[in-house]
Amino acid sequence: MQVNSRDINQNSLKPGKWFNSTCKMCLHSCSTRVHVTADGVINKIEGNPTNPSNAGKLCPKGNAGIMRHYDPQRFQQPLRRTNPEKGPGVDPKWEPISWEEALDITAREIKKSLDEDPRKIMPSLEDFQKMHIWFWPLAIGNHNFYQSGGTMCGGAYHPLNGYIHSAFGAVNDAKYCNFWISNGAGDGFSSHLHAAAASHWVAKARIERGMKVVAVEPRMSIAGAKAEEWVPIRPATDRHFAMSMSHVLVYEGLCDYVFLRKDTNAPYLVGPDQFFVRNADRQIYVWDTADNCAKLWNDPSLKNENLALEGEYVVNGVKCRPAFQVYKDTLKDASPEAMEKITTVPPDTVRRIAREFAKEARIGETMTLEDGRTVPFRPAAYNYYRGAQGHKTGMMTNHAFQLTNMLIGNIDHPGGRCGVTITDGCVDNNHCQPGESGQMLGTPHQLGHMPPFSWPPNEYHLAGFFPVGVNGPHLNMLSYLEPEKYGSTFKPDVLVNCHSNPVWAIQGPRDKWLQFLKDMRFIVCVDVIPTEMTDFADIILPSSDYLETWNGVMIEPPYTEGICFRQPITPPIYDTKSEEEIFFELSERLGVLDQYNEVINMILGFNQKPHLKLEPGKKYTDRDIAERVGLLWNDKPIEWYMEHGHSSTERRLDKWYRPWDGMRLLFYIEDLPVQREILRQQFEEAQVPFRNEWPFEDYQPLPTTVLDPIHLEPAEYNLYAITFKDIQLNFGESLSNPWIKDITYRDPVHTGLLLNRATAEKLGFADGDIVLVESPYGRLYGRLATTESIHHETLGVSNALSRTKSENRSVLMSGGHYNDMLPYDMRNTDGATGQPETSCRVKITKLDDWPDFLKHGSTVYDFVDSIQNAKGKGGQH
Ligand SMILES: Nc1nc2c(c(=O)[nH]1)N[C@H]1C(S)=C(S)[C@@H](COP(=O)(O)OP(=O)(O)OC[C@H]3O[C@@H](n4cnc5c(=O)[nH]c(N)nc54)[C@H](O)[C@@H]3O)O[C@H]1N2
Ligand SMILES: Nc1nc2c(c(=O)[nH]1)N[C@H]1C(S)=C(S)[C@@H](COP(=O)(O)OP(=O)(O)OC[C@H]3O[C@@H](n4cnc5c(=O)[nH]c(N)nc54)[C@H](O)[C@@H]3O)O[C@H]1N2
Ligand code: SF4
Ligand SMILES: [Mo]
Repeated sequence: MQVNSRDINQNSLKPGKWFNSTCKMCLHSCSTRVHVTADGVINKIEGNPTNPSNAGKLCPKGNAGIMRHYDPQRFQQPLRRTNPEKGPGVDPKWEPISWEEALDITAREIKKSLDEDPRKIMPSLEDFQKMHIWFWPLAIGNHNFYQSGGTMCGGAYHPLNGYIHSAFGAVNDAKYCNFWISNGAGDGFSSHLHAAAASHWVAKARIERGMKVVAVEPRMSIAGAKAEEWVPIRPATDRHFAMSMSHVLVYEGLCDYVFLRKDTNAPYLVGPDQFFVRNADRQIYVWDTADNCAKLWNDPSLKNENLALEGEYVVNGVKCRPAFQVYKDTLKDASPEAMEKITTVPPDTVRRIAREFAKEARIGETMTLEDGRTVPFRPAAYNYYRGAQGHKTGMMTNHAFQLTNMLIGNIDHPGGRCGVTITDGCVDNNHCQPGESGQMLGTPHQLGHMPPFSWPPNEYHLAGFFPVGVNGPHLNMLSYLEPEKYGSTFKPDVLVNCHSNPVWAIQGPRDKWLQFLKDMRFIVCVDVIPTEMTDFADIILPSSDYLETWNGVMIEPPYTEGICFRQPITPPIYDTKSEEEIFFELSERLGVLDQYNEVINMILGFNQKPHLKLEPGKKYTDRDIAERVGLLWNDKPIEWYMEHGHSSTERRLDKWYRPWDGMRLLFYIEDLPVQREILRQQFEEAQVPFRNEWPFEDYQPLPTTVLDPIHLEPAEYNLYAITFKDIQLNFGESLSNPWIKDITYRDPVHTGLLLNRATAEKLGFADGDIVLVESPYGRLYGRLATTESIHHETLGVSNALSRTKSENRSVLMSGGHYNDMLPYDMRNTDGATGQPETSCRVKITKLDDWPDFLKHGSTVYDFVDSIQNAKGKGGQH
């Protein structure tokens, strides 16, 4: 795209220079232009219009990066704790020390435990823009995991997308979509993939093509508020909604049967044991309706239109049905009328939306792409994320959403549901590979393979019990509280934490997690500002911020591909180092530098171009790594990247549309029962004591309508509590930023516990009531804000209302933490993926006043009152 320089809004009063760089105020990577004055002050950050992803746009966080950079609370040099007492808000009494000393102490303490048993190290390394730091533990032979990223949100989503698209994520194709169902996701409006970029793409689709949006959510989110229709739904019932939609598509004959026959394994025959029916060479059978007999999937006499999708057959003495028929039979009990009792969504609404979805999908139409291919055109798609998928039976839930898409034939088609890779490494890499019997290879391990099963376990968080899952940090609590039951033969005592705030982010009761931290012999934190987590550190290794460092990254920019490049705008303003320098220094001191270099070569893909490989015995800088990432992508030197700031282009058509052409997509995921049976056998052979209570039933090749346990909590918990992100918030961390704080606490959505007005009246509550909120697992306090914009059984708790006490002077405490109310047990964890439940059932009680610990005058609520009072007195607002 050619951009004229006068299109660029160089909105800076003082003369200076613009640099092209990349944002990092959330995990994504919008392209920026940063203005620095002649005296070296950064005074403006804007979007870079040459990147087709964010096209010159930034979200509020991106604009507020200046305030992070100049935050006077930033860690300014390495620090050592002198106060042995640790606790929330307890002053660590930091003492400044030199880098040499800080790194030596840290390496010495890590080594002490490493020499005894590498499993005694607990890593918590969260930066999604730096997988080379995230995977550092592999260099010390450690598979523990404590960071909270990726599990609450995508625990089941990533593995399932690995099966469906062979990709990390997926999104509706805003380029052509005309009918967008938004189910518990902020894509295109407030959160998820490159919020600033996707909202620009979606706004364009709505303005230029009139794309219609239907938001299915318990809360009227930004998507809900902008949508043509908001459908309030009871939390944790989205799978049932999706299956009721699928019921209509299947029983009213609204599916793309050509696609299902040709491009998926829906015709493959399934036996009563849930496995495909095969011949001796493991080739799978289908049923030929023309010759009325079974044939192997690749029999040359088979014609697509003759593949049976329905019916019941006998092949080699085995009673079997096409996978499509198996799902159809399951869906029999999932009519909109039956599902209404679970979702509360009226059946007429479901039928109307499902029919419109199918109509807008234009089944049968095709489109000729610029690369000459003619492909199905399916401009309707079902988008979902954390809110809809973050529930106990996550794998089945994600599968149900994607089957709704698959039934109308929109997978990786223009306007439909397209796979999004976390990175391609090199521009020519295709992410899809062939699997068995003509199918695409399912790749659930998008963030690396899980460690192998062992009993007793080798990982504190039991990762070896999730062969196709992700790391569930909350399961550390099981080993911690019941080491005998969970077979713990070691106890981690050193925590290595970088860019991660599990004290804020993790689910389960904070008092137990704080004890878990207090039990650590040594904690090192690499961070830029004080947080709830850094209050527990013994050593702080302060990292430079994103305006002072180098990086090259492609992280799920949904519609584009290429490297977003970061370069220092100013030298570090304090005595800080890049994360790279810190981890290379530690690796060298621990004697694992060569191992670390190998890990990076593998993780960042440098092995693909041997001249880029890190060599044994050498330490590298953040600049060296960023340079290689750029070279790996398109052979452009670092100077080119410094000038351009990115190599983003619209996603190459062969990788965006039908990257799996010629292979069959997995409508039916046979690998799930396969993995279940292998795991079950491993549990049996090892006589794992809890083998009879392990949730093996969560591994299903097709989703069922089983109810998640949240719905079975005692009836006294008469409401559902949910939480949510927003465009200006990146988890908890943004609230330490004054610009963000200022806009967030002026928005009533973020300053009250949201309760439906009619429900409040019915239960005898009023707007502004101080309440105690209790789940079966934990509690919080807050002030009610009544609204019509929330489902009548739901209590909404913004992420802005969950900061706890900390040494960070700008962070305001609220009345407790939403995550305290969440369960952390296996009953509420998906057996197939480790996805935890992220909503809970609660009851509320009115209080006459705040409890004493909240009366100290510096909570969110006090702040909001002070704004209100100032307003009342004619003050600024
Ligand atoms: N209640 C609730 N809990 C949640 C969620 C929710 O929505 N609600 N979301 C969940 C999800 S989806 C996720 S992914 C996790 C995320 O969990 P975390 O990643 O732990 O999230 P943050 O609290 O944002 O912590 C990020 C840390 O990185 C630090 N940091 C920022 N920039 C830099 C830098 O340049 N260098 C270094 N070294 N550090 C930096 C910040 O100061 C902060 O301490 O939380 C989960 N927990
Ligand atoms: N602006 C911004 N962008 C981000 C992030 C951020 O913190 N801020 N974080 C990044 C990360 S790590 C992640 S995981 C993604 C998360 O991206 P999203 O999934 O978009 O974020 P959430 O706000 O957690 O959940 C989306 C919506 O689900 C709704 N919800 C809650 N429970 C339910 C339910 O049971 N059913 C349904 N249907 N809806 C429900 C909430 O009201 C919320 O509006 O965003 C990424 N991008
Ligand atoms: S969406 Fe993320 S990367 Fe983009 S401008 Fe906002 S904070 Fe920065
Ligand atoms: Mo996340």
